[in-house]
Amino acid sequence: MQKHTAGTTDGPNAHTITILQQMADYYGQTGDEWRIRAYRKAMATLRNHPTKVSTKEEALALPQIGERLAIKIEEIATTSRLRRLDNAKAEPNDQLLQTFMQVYGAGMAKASEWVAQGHKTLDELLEKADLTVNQRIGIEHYEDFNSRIPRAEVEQHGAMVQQALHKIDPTFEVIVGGSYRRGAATSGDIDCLITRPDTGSAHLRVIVLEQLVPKLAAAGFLVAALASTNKDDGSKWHGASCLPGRKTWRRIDLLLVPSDEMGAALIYFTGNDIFNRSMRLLASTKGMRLNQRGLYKECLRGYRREKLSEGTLVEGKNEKKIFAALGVPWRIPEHRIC
Ligand code: DCP
Ligand code: MG
Ligand code: MN
Repeated sequence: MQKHTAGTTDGPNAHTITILQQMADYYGQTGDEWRIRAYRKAMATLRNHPTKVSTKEEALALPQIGERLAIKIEEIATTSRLRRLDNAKAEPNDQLLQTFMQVYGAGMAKASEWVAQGHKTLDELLEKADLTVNQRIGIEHYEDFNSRIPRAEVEQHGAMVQQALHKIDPTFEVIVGGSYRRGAATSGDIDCLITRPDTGSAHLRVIVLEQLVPKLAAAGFLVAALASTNKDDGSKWHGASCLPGRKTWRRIDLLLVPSDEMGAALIYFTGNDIFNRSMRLLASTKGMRLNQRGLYKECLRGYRREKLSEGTLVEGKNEKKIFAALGVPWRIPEHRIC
């Protein structure tokens, strides 16, 4: 049952979608969020369209496809390629920039800086660039962090976390969210939501950050700590994990979720990001606000849509009740792909 999974495209517009995806990936590396959104919408339309779209006019007649994308769709349909993509691939500095931007934790700014400093390879960065500890880890494990994790392995990492946590306190729960919960065959990282009945963030923090993480690090499972935040609006720990007897390091996120917020957190951390955006937008059209902690009503906004009050909590605990309160039919995680 692996439908709706990114990367598995068939149908009459499969080739066009593949090329558009490559172009979107390219824009992804340049940080052009607005363009990526346009590409993803157009790809969704093409994925659902029963016949091959060959001309600009045909493309324009479909929802969510604008003039510029319609021209590109016609070019791909007639030439099987996209010149803009070929150009992007041929530009050496662009390629290098793309390579550097895929270093975990390095954004557009850092990658551009490395290109401007004249570094030509990842090895050169390791030898000559002034790197933070985490950037070094990101480069040393570049292949690991940029390879997809098979579903069965995601499960094993989740089980390691759960077993260790249950030894500390069997009432803790671990749910693997993200692309895994959406049913994807492979994931980019392992998103572990950690919660416990009737428990707030302070206790979760103590157990997870002061007991679980040190214990799993000592056991050799957690191999690097990359980032962590301990804020009122959510505590998380980002790092890397490695299964016993294996060499590949995987990116793992531990997301600490108070029991009262589990429903909203499940929605947020299941995604995908576009689905989340559409849910938030829907909430705001109904005068409500949805975030990873809950669904709120009566949040007053000023002229520039700035928040004037937090509003009253409508629902936070139960995922299905949040859908219901928003007036949206329940959608299983496997169908939350936009
Ligand atoms: N998320 C979001 N907006 C972001 C980042 C994340 O709404 N800017 C939410 C939706 C994601 C979830 O958090 O589904 C987990 O984030 P990941 O980056 O781990 O993304 P996925 O798990 O969806 O995909 P991948 O397989 O690449 O990890
Ligand atoms: Mg993920
Ligand atoms: Mn993640």
